[in-house]
Amino acid sequence: MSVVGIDVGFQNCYIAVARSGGIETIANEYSDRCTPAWVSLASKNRTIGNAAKGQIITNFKNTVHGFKKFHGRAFDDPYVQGEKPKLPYSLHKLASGNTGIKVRYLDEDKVFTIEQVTAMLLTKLKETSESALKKPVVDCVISVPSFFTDAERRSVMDSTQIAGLNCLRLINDTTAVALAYGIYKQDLPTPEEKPRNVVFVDLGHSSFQVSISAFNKGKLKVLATAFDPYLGGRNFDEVLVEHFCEEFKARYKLNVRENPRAILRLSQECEKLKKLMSANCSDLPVNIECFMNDIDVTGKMNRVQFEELCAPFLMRVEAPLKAVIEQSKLSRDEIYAVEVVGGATRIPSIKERISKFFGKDVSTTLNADEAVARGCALQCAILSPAFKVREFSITDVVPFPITLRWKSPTEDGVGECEVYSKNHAAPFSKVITFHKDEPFDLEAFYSLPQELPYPDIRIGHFSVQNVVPQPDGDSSKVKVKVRINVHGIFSVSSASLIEKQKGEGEDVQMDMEATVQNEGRPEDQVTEREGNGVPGEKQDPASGGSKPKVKVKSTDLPILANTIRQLDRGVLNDFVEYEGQMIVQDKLEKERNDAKNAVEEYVYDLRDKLCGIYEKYTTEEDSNRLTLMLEDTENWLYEEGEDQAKQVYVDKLDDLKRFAQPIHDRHREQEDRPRAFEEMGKKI
Ligand code: ATP
Ligand code: K
Ligand code: MG
Repeated sequence: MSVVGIDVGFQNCYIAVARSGGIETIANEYSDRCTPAWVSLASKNRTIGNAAKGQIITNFKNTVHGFKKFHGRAFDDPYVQGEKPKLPYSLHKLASGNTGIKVRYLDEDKVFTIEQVTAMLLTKLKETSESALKKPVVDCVISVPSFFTDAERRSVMDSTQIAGLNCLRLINDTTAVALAYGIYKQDLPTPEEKPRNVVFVDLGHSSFQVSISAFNKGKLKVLATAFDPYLGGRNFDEVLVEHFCEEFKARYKLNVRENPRAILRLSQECEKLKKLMSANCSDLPVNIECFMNDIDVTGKMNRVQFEELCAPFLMRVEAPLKAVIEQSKLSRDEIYAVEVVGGATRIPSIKERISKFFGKDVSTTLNADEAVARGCALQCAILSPAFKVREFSITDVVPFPITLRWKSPTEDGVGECEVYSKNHAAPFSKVITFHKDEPFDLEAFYSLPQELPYPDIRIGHFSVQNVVPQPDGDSSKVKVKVRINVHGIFSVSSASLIEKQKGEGEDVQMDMEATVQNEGRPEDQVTEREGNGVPGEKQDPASGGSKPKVKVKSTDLPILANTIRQLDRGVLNDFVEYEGQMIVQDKLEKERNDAKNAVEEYVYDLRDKLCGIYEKYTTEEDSNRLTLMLEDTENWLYEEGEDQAKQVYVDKLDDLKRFAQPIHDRHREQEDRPRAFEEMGKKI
């Protein structure tokens, strides 16, 4: 079994694997360790990653990128609506209200859900890992932004399932980085000592995340997270694009905004320029040939101008830094180090601002591009029984407080209780005791709308079924277990009805409608994986501990869960099957193309040899005939042979080979003769 960690970035994806020698980041078929988060659909196949990015200019309407934050989002979501006009491909409102992507695929109009699109990317990453490891890859750990909500996380989990992956944990980006930082540190304080507090900053292409973790030997505890979900490297690219659009309009009378291809090319150039400006202060040029209407354009920019233009975005760096330190209740001198990762932290002005805020130099000891993936692989290694790695426990936090609401016989008609506060430890289970005489519904939602990255505060609706009164007519005690699981996803995970015992006093709880009880300790990942639940799950928590155990009879109650934006399970299964079909289609298309290329290569190769090494072994007549045949084949490849079934190419190649074989054999014979003598010579 292999142990794989995947960083699915908005722009760049990385895969790391745990091997006996340590963690390694693996390269794809382009020898590139970064696989762009791009998917391109076409009339015969899909291309994913580097090859898809190459399609952007020629097939821009069907080349999908920048889709990571459509997970779990309604089509009507303001972010989605804001992105729509900027995208070269079309978004589509699905019947469920979710965001879909509309493209031409296999010569048909096709709408894919966001789960399917990410699954395509994951399929590619899975294949890349499999060809590097030379064995199947199923188990993995995948990173998500720390601010991803339930709907977003569930949506990513569905993608992993469509791609045939078994995701052992969705881990927050900054937590993965913290793990990559801490696990090999030999000098962490002992559990009794004061922990070492480290700030982790990740500025990627689309978002800004900050966290503070407290380290002791063998463990890390995230104290707080903060973020700007809409600040990333792409904002700086957009500022530059905007600037040059204006400039080219004035200087060349070009309306760049109206030309999606030109915008795409300009974006690519602006990103390059932005990166160059990180290393240079002087004026840097932008040159694009045949940009629009056959006009070549040029422009320039330097770092000072860049920082002026980007000031509104640069200013947004501070707020999350402030938020995270306030929440952690630490003073700045209690911060041991500030580790920065993510491509956009290479912008000098960003680094300066971070370092100024914390009053210390930022550390770049981690690999800015690969740290997230490496952390994921380490987490996968810890979770996988197939791998031995030092124990390291991770406690993460709940990013947004969660409240439960239910109908209640009280005055205002509703009962409410915040089950998870902000920065509550996660994963974590709790038991809530209700007193009910009929089935009831629990509504889960995020209690602080202003903190959420989008306006929909709903998490889901959970119906606790089969609740009946006690034989004496009193309401029953119903214990409901809620949890934030290892992926950071909330659920009402189980419920049971506790039968009243003789002598069990009409305790104070009877007056209160609901009481929350912590399960005592955070669930660690091992408990989670083995599916044991937390000890004492089935018994009255009150009876645990040192008190003598009172036997209580409890009956499990079914729960009907209805979570927001969740794909229907039947539909999900169809997607699993469809992804499989697309994989087969891609494979067939690849084989067909390979067969075609083989014919082409053979033609070129044979032509070379006919005028070279084969010259001696063929008659002029044969040579002429063969040359003609090769010419015909070449023409055919460009005409009716352009688009044929695989077998047609295979047959064509066989025909050529049959004709050329005698020449080839004669050549071989001659070649082998001296060698054979040599061999004999050695033996003697
Ligand atoms: P996210 O974390 O938001 O999902 P991501 O993980 O794909 O996105 P990264 O790979 O961390 O993002 O960073 C990509 C961003 O970093 C891009 O905007 C890229 O232009 C930018 N970047 C990379 N190198 C440099 C550099 N030298 N100077 C400035 N920006 C850079
Ligand atoms: K990345
Ligand atoms: Mg990232």
